[in-house]
Amino acid sequence: MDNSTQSFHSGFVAMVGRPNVGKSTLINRLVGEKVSIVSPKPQTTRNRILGIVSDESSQIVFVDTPGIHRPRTKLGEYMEKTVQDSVQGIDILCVLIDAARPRPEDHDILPGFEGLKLPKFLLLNKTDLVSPKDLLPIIASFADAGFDMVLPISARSGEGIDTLMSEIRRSLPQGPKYYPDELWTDQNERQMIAEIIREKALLNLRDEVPHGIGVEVLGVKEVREGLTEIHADLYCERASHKTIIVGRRGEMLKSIGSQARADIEALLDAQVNLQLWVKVRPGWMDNNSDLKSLGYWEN
Ligand SMILES: Nc1nc2c(ncn2[C@@H]2O[C@H](COP(=O)(O)OP(=O)(O)OP(=O)(O)O)[C@@H](O)[C@H]2O)c(=O)[nH]1
Ligand SMILES: [Mg+2]
Repeated sequence: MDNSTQSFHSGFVAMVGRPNVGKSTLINRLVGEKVSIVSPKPQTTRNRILGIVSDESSQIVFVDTPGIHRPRTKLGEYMEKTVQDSVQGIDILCVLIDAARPRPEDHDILPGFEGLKLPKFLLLNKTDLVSPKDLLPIIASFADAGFDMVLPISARSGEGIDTLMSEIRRSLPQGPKYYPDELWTDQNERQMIAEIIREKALLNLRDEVPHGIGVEVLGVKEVREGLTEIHADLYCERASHKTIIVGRRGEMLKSIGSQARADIEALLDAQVNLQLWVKVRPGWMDNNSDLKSLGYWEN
């Protein structure tokens, strides 16, 4: 083994926490790429998603996870299991809380990962919304919780991000390069396209509709150089939801589609013809074969 291999540090760093605290926003900020979709709605992330940062001496693999909540459907159970599976074999655990909206349940997160013997960081996110003096009682309330470090950060403004990166680098064990340098996520093209479409649905739709949406990308075909045709189904739970998703004279679906197309074009660096179809699949969130076809099964 040569010296460079011996001094290489690497590891998996999982972000866990309640829904909507900013786990995905933070990973996007740390990686500097859009790894994971973000929305103001809770339960945006449904799968384990990796974001990778590599340099000459280290590789950090960030693990995005679904928000921890009480599951009510098989999809919810899958998300809960995903969180538990995602922390197996990790090297550093980061628990995020929303410092602008501290909740008693924030204290229930770490005990759920009791067995893990590794560095544990508490990240108080969204400090751009909080005055420093309001952070003090939150920090004090975690004094005996068993964290190795408590750090106020803002995934949005960037506050505390450099400190977080250097603390992570300091705590990384020696290890191999797990992924090639140029890779910044483990998702394939189809998964990223499906997630972009779901993000635009989450951003455009209100109330309970977005939570019942699933996206299946049926085809991605380069019809000629620089033009890609994409077909995707949007699943929803009820006929009434379909009416809302399509919107008056198709306006809602059109705006979801055109926003998604812009992001997909940037991703593929090609013009995109995006065909979206809305399908009603009652109970898909509790149906094993629907969940499988949407990729919500067996990580
Ligand atoms: N003001 C502010 N907003 C933030 C910050 N970080 C995230 N947000 C916002 O919080 C909302 C939720 O962010 P996400 O990154 O989707 O949160 P998450 O924890 O991944 O949520 P789930 O995937 O649902 O568990 C979005 O509207 C973000 O823009 C921050 O540092 N400051
Ligand atoms: Mg998320």
